[in-house]
Amino acid sequence: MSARAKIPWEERPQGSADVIWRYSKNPIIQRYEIPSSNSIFNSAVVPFGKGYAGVFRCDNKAVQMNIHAGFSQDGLHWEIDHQPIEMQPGNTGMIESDYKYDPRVTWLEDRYWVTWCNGYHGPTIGIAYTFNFKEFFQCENAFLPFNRNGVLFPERIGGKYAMLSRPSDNGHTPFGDIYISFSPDMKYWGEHRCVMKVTPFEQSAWQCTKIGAGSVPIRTDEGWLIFYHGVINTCNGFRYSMGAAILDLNDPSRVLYRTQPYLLAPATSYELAGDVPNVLFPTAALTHDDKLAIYYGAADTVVGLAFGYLQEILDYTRSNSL
Ligand code: BMA
Repeated sequence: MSARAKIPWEERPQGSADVIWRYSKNPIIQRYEIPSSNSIFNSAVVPFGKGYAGVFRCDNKAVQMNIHAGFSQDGLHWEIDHQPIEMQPGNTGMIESDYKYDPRVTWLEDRYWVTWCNGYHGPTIGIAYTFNFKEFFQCENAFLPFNRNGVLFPERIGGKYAMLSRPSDNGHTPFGDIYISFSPDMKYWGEHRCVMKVTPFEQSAWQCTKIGAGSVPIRTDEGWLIFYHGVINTCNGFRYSMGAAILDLNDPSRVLYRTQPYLLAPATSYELAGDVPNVLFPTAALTHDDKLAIYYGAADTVVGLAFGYLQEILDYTRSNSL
């Protein structure tokens, strides 16, 4: 990978004691950023060249869900391709794909891997790789339908590729726990283990209905730091918030700590109002030294950015753990 770019950053607002705080110029990507789009949200960014590249969920004005590549110098201002990504065959023949949404991007060894929710007789996890964000090579789907929120670890664990996911149903799934699966070759996946389940309502209700992995796990001395979304079903529908967990470095099916309070929940106008109100959906994180920039989808409509210090987040997760 090329020299690290400086990540987007803004200091914690005066008087705030929050562990995570929002960028004051949110949202950084508006819904009509490209001519075809109805909404752009739940998207993934990584360092690339002297700046950044990303894969963006763009729903068009027919509300067809697809993923588009994009580039940025500073991680804040994005040039998003007007056309969706065209896949070429990777480690298999072309697989049909009725829709694509909620991409994640992981740098692993020598290339960028994209995982997303792939429409194949219902949602499952699609996988592709790219070296340059211009050509993309689609591989076997990781799992049978139905599954969502496939997130790859950025390195092999015990010699194998590792992926978090959330088995689901064909609709707006009223349940969901986080599992881990392993693969020797990015084609055949197995050794499925449960990592984290929803919480009892009376303990931590914001994550009592379903949970799903968010950004790519970050290796720290204390374990893998993950950000995830947690959902409560209210009388007015689902509400999505963000929490953090620390997983064992050698056996990431072991949860060491997990936040009882959320780290960030829908509270601003662009999180409370949109095509799906009350959704804060983390999908990517950039790190530089102790600083962290977290990208999240807001109200299934726009992209927001939030910041925090890595050590503070680890300390908070440990001392506010379930
Ligand atoms: C999930 C996915 C996400 C979306 C969320 C809230 O099932 O469809 O893309 O952000 O619902 O609508």
